[in-house]
Amino acid sequence: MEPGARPSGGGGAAPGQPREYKLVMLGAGGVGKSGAFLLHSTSSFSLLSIEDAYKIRIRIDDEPANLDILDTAGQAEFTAMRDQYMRAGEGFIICYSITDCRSFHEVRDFKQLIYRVRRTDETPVVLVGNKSDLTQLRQVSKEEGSALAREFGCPFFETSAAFRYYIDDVFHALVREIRRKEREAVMALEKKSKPRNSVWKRLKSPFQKKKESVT
Ligand SMILES: Nc1nc2c(ncn2[C@@H]2O[C@H](COP(=O)(O)OP(=O)(O)OP(=O)(O)O)[C@@H](O)[C@H]2O)c(=O)[nH]1
Ligand SMILES: [Mg+2]
Repeated sequence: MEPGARPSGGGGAAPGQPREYKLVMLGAGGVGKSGAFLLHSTSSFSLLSIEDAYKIRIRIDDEPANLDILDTAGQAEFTAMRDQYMRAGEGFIICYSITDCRSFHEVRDFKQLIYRVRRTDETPVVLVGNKSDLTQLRQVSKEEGSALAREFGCPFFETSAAFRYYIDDVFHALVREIRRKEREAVMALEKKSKPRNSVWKRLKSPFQKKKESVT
């Protein structure tokens, strides 16, 4: 079995298969969400199928990962279907275009949408300002982007889907965020169960002593 492969279906993976990560692309219309995948076949990614969903096999920090990416279309409206994939998604890419300040303002709507459905601030998110190659048409500064990412507490990249700048880094960062938050959740669970163990030990100890003195 490859390192990182799961013995049984973690993250929806078949036994022995790499963990599958369900990722969702969000962002206003025309910012370049779909464009991010057009050149995948020439990159380190291997593209398995193209619809509005993409399957990509990748290695991140020496662990294999199958990315199952849902490329959504434009608006931050609340629909039953959107509700479903917002729940099922494990990580979210919120994308705006650096040439379109309206798309930057809509980022907050998408962030709120994620919160409204999932009721937690712990959802892994990466903020992306796309079309960085169109410097002459820039309407959103890099500082504005990174300030918003700081506010969200998430990684931030300026990308160019056209030139494939930093596209791979976005997916790497998102999977790392998911892995980090999973590790934190496991540690929090372990911490919670520790005090109970020690109470149980304290309760047991008088009996233990008696037993020891009898024998
Ligand atoms: N110059 C440049 N053009 C880009 C880039 N990314 C996308 N485009 C162009 O922007 C237009 C919209 O890109 P799409 O990928 O269709 O945008 P989208 O976010 O998927 O749009 P919807 O599916 O309508 O929500 C297309 O004409 C792309 O060729 C980029 O990084 N640089
Ligand atoms: Mg699209």
